[in-house]
Amino acid sequence: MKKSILLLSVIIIFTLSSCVSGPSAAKHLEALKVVGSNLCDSQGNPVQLRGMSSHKLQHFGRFMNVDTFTWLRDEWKCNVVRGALYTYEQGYISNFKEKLKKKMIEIVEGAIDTGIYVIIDWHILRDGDPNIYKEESKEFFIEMATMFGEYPNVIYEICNEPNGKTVTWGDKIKPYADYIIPAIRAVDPDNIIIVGSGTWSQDIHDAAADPLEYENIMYSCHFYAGSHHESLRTRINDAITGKFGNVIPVFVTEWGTTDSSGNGPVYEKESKTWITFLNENNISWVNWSLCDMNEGSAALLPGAAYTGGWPMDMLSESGSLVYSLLRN
Ligand code: DCB
Repeated sequence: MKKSILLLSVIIIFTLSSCVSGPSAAKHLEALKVVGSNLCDSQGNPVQLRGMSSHKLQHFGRFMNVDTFTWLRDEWKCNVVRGALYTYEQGYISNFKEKLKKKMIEIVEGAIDTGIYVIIDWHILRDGDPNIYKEESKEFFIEMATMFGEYPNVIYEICNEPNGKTVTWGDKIKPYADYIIPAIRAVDPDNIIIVGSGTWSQDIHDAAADPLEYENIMYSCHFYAGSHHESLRTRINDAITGKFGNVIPVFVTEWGTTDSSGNGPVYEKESKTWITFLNENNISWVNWSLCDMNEGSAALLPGAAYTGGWPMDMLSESGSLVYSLLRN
């Protein structure tokens, strides 16, 4: 009798818990690895990640939480989010170090609870050379890797968009990567690490000619549909097929439907051409950006809720397009 009551209650608890939706419905995530030019699951099957990037966390961090992640996962079919931790512009270096670190921790924990991947983006931009704050970067990534390195969810992006005439792959970016990556690897031996390149992470040909010597490294390539066209797609194609001397894996950790200012009209046709190309080549992509700023690339209209659940009429023109591309 006692036994059957016990069995019954186990069954009831199990049934109840499997009915709960939301963050607790999170499924087990695969550990990712790089095989050739592909991002793969642990069995070696190609995996494509698609999702949304935050805008600068110091202004729009409130759109990044477990509620919006659950909505993005279930409604928008996202399996990755990216937190843009700006170094400048009242960012991590300039002012709000502890506040922004706390926000990033909340984002990573939210992604883990939701069962999606998360890119920890060290968002250099006005500070074009990643070496300027390499000590701060190293300390930050060691801290993140120590806290979260055991979770398969986590992806490190160590420099968003290096830029400036002297900030080349060989002179500045590769040395920076060779400084940061061993520090991460000492704590986290295997999660994916993504590295940018010169000219706002468009110079992947330089990286492909002289790649890094570690496992599970990917190279970001960024584009804005109003500014970057066929020639950059050709470059990506050449990079993943070894035309620059080595096959490298590419991850589009940031792209926008507008021009490279992040503002102006939405280029629908060119955006679709780009996404078809990426999908056909199993290249993961993350759209800029999940915020309600009054600019063309913002996915939400001003006043959108911080909790997700956005009706279609709260999506901007860009947001509606990206929503349909994600669900496709
Ligand atoms: C990248 C940056 C990203 C930037 C977008 C759009 O910059 F990674 O931070 O986002 O692309 O420009 C914009 C926001 C604006 C904000 C501005 C500064 O949308 O609201 O005011 O950041 O925080 C790029 C990308 C490509 C190129 C230039 C830039 N390019 N750039 O090819 O010339 O100069 O910021």
